[in-house]
Amino acid sequence: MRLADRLKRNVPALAIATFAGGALGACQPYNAPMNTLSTQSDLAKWITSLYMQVTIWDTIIMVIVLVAMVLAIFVFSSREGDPGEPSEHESDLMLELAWTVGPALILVFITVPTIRTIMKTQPTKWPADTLTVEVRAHQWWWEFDYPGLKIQTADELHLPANRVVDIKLYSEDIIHSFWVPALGGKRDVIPGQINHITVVPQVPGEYYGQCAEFCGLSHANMRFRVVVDTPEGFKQWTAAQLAPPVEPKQAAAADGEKIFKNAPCAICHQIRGISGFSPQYSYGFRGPDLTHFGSRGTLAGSILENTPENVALWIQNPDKLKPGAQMPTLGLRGKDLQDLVAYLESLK
Ligand code: HEC
Ligand SMILES: [Cu+2]
Repeated sequence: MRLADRLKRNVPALAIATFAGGALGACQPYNAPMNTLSTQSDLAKWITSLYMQVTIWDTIIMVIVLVAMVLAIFVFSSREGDPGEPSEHESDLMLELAWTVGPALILVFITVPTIRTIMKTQPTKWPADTLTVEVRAHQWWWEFDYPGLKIQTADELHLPANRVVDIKLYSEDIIHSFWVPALGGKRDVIPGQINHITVVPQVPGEYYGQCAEFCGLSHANMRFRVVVDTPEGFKQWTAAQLAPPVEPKQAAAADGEKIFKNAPCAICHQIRGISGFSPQYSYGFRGPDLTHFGSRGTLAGSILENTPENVALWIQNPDKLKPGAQMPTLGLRGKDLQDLVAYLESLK
């Protein structure tokens, strides 16, 4: 059969393959806040650059293999009824050398940049003005401590742009994994071991993070945000976080403060000067620091927007919003609940 006829017979299969490929290619979602290819830090750029290099080599290999395959199927194959005997060709030294040396070289081209990137992304020394942040993973929320600044917060990790940040990863219970696609890297958070991610965030903005190692019932609800501030903005945020908690001005919030002090809330939640404990001595058994809770945009592992309605729903029944949540249902309702919410939201 002639080549043209053979191709013609396979037109439907080729058309389906082309359509499927095109449809997959068009699937790039326009709203993808956790796109690993949108790189906003030095670390993310290095990793993506390595990924692109490997992809280019892979594409070259794929094209060669596909072309050889199509030629073998459609051109250099014989069909029933074709005249002639099968080829008696046995071996070809040049060809065999080529397909041994070629792949070996490609492996070298992939290995060398990979090892270089690994070395670059795992420093063991940090410049003097590095900002150290201690990230503590809890089932199922993230705590952020700034030991040098004496700030403790949760859900939202503020970082200054264009400064080296050493993120030290601690687990308070089981294995988790810290992952902010736009800032690059993904690193396990392991009990009894401190892992590091070193990163220079480059573009101010808000980025989404997620626990990336299955850690139980609400693993998917263990999210967080990273807010990269301008250096000025970071200074302002630091000053606001260091301020003592706001004195309640309205009657409702003042009543809420009393309820907070007398309810079991104070056992698990620190509000500086109101309730508290030293984090070193109470691992595990505690909830997020609420000293400036009202300044956060999200709560409960960033699964909820911080609105009075959501905070009330959360306090009424944490487990309903977040299966397995380690905060008990305390049966507050009516005016007590409203006052407590007013107090928490006033803690800007
Ligand atoms: C047994 C300890 C415990 C008690 C008691 C407790 N909480 Fe919690 N709370 C937690 C834990 C743990 C979380 C984090 C849950 C999560 O996100 O998975 C939390 C989360 C929260 C949050 C969300 C904070 C954030 O930034 O994400 C608020 C608000 C809150 N609690 C308020 C209260 C109030 C008000 C009370 C008292 C009525 C209270 N809690 C009692 C343990 C407790
Ligand atoms: Cu997890």
